Formats: sequence, structure tokens, C-alpha cells
Amino acid sequence: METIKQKFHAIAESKSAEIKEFIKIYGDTTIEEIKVSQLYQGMRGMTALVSEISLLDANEGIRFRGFTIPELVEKLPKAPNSTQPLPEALFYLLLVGEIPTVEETEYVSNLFKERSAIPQYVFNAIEALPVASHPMTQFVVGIMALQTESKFAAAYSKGINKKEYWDPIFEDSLDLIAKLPRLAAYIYRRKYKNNEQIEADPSLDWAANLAHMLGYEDHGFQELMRLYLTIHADHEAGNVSAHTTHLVGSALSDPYLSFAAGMNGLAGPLHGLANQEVIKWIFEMIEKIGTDEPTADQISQYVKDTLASGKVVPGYGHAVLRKTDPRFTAQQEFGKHIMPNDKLVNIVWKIYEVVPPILEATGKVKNPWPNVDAHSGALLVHYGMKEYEFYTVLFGVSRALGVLSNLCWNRILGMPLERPKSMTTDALKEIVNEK
Ligand code: CMX
Repeated sequence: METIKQKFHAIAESKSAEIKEFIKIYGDTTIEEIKVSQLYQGMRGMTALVSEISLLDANEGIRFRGFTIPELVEKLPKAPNSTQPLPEALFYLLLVGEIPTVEETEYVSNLFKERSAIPQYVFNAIEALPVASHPMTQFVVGIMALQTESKFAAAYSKGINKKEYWDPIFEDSLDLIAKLPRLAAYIYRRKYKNNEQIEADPSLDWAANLAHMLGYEDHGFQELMRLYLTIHADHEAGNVSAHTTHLVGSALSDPYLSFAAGMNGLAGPLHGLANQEVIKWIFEMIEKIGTDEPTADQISQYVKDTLASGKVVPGYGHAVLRKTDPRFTAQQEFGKHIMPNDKLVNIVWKIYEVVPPILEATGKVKNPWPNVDAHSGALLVHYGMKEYEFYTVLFGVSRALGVLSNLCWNRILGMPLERPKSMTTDALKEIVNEK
């Protein structure tokens, strides 16, 4: 069997030739004009990046290598007695563009197992932080401590040929992904379970092993982790965590530095931290209203109070999507199948009925529909994981699959330092006046 590295190299060589030819013929073709407003509005709708691994349609949602979320759930290889996709199979797909066989998936699983050990000094670095530190802070400190392991940084300091950069970037990416479940579980057990750590079980796949090390042996929770780590992996290259990882990587910062930067972006409440904000907001609603079976009218009033106090409704809206996020729907399907009577999950579904018309009525929210973060927390709570500050770390473990695949591609394609032009308002006015 060809290794994933050999396959990636061969596919990238042919893609590289294709791109060179494409640029040669169409390099001067204009694809769209930029409006002044876009410069002030977070570059919405402005095409500025290339990523081979995923594409987001505003109405349909994300496709990974051309596959929708339901197609991935159906087609990606599964563990024995499982109905959920294996995230290591998704990683293979993102990297080489093909759905792997069961054998190829096992090969990736084993690569992750072989590379999963974490040096003690990484845990010591985390231990230097107060236990009360946010899990995302501990996560980023752990990733930064791991950076001393970087094969790319070592090779670069020795003077590696630029044509070979991709090789240690690839190795670092695999190493880092392999270590993330242990790192995440360590932080969880440290903060919430008296630092009673659970060793890895080498018989388990990447996601099930994370469930095990977190302390959740329930088959349902393992299944949830497989789904969760698959659907959160990527969302095109322009979102904050993907774009930051890509940008920092373009300076030839190694995958540890680049991914840590991306995780700092994921920790923002308008991005990945929204998953904790959703559950916090729902718990506060239950407390305020005084029931875990609120009526539509009660939820409606709570949503209006949230908006009136100048806050966003967490889990709703999106910079690109204009319909319900298929990652929300995939989780809803999971919930309907496994826990149709769970009260918290039912609140999430009721909120889904109540919120869109209210946001639509504001006249300014471009997408009133739920995103991935609106659902994930309630599923975790079902299995007993109520420590919502930890949720974004789980998102981060999954996001590594996408952003690090992208980093491998950027480096093998020899993407340059990213450096867009910025303007002052006066300079923009001059351009507009000249026109
Ligand atoms: N609740 C209240 N107001 C919202 C809103 C929401 N859920 N979503 C958008 N708006 C508001 C914006 O704050 C903005 O208001 P102002 O004009 O007063 O500044 C207005 O509607 C227009 O915004 P938009 O163009 O519809 O949305 P943006 O592209 O600017 O922002 C996002 C997108 C995700 C930041 C925004 O929808 C939001 O804050 N949602 C809640 C937080 C959230 O769920 N984030 C997670 C996104 C998914 C992820 O990355 O994980």
C-alpha cells in the first residue's frame, strides 16, 4: 500500500502542474470587483484565498472535497459496530482527495497512535497555569510547549532546501494531530476531574480514544465524538481559525506556531467559543424562566431580552451561510435518533423554531438560521459533559484536521507569504474621486 505521504506527494505534484498552467493562461483574468464597503465590513464576499480541501455554498453549506455532510456520514469508513464516520478517514480525504479504504483509514489511525505521546514538560507548562485558566488558554499553552518538537523548525535552522519544506511540515502536522486528544483530555481531567488522568487505549480509534481519556466510556459518547470531530474539521479557508493558521503558516512559522495562532482565533465568542456561549445562554434561560420545559412564548421573550440588552443570540447567524447549517442538521439527526426525549436537546429544537423569525424581523441579520455551535453543547450535556468552557477545545481538536491539511497543501504548492494591501480612508477617497 502506498503511504499517505507518498500519495499526497504524487497528487500534489500533478495539482501543482495544473495550477501553474491555470495561472499561465488565466493569471490576468479579473474574477470580481471589490467594493469600498467590503473593506470596512470584514471582507465579506471577497474572494481572496484558495483552498483545495473544502468549499462553502451559502445555501447548501460545506462540502469537503465535493462531499456534503450527509454524504460523508454515509461514505466514510466506520469503526466496527459504529454508524458514525471516522475523522481520521476525513483527514485522509482532505489531504489526498479520495475516500480511503478501511485499510487506509486504519493506517492513518495507527500513524496517529504511534505519534501520540506527549513529553512531560508539556504537562508541566500547563501545570504552571492556574487550574481556573480557560481550557482554550491551557490548550494553546500546551500546543506552544509542544513546538519544541517541530521537525520543520529544526530542519529550517539546519538550512533545508525550500523544495523540501513540505516534508517536515507534513510530519509536524501528523504529529500534532496525533497528540491533540491526549492534550485535550489532560486539560479536561486537570480542570474538572481532580487531575485524575486516564491513559490512552491503543485499541481505540482517534475519536473513541479521546472519549476514553476524557473519562466517557459510553458507546453513544464515542459515536458522538466520531461525528463531532468529523463535522467541525473545516469550513473553507476564510473563517478565523483556518485563515489565521494559513496566514501565520505563510511566514513559514511551523505547524505548532500556526495552529496555536488559529486556536487563539477559535477562542473568540463570534467563532468557536460560541459553542460554550450557547449552553451558558440556555442554562441561564432555564434558571431565569424557572423551567426546563419552556414554552415558545417564554423562549421568544428571552431571545428578545437578549437582543434588547445588546447581545447576539449565540449559535445563530453566519458570515457566509444563508440557510440552516448542515452541521447543525447532522447533530439534530443524531439527537433524534439517540435521545429524542432529552429535555435540553428539545429546548435546542424549540429555539430553532423560535429564533429565526425574531432575527429576521430585526431587518439586519443576514442569516437568521442556526450554525454548528447551536446544537453541539446539548449533545455533550446529554452524556454528562456539562463543563461548557471545555467545548471549544473539542472544536479545536477537530479543526486541526482541516487547517493542518491546508497547511500541508500550502507548503507543497509553495504558496508565498500572505500580505494583502491595506488603505487609509483618505487614500480610498482619492481612488473614488479619480473614478
Ligand atoms: N444575534 C444578534 N445579532 C446578530 C446575530 C445574532 N445571532 N447575527 C448577526 N447579528 C447582527 C450583527 O451583530 C450585525 O449587527 P450590527 O450591524 O449592529 O453590527 C448585523 O446582524 C449584521 O450582521 P451579519 O452580516 O448578519 O453577520 P456577520 O457576518 O457580521 O457576523 C456572526 C456573523 C457569526 C459573527 C454573527 O452572526 C454572530 O455574531 N452570531 C452569533 C455568534 C455565533 O454563533 N458565532 C459562531 C459562528 C460559527 C462559528 O464560527 O463557529
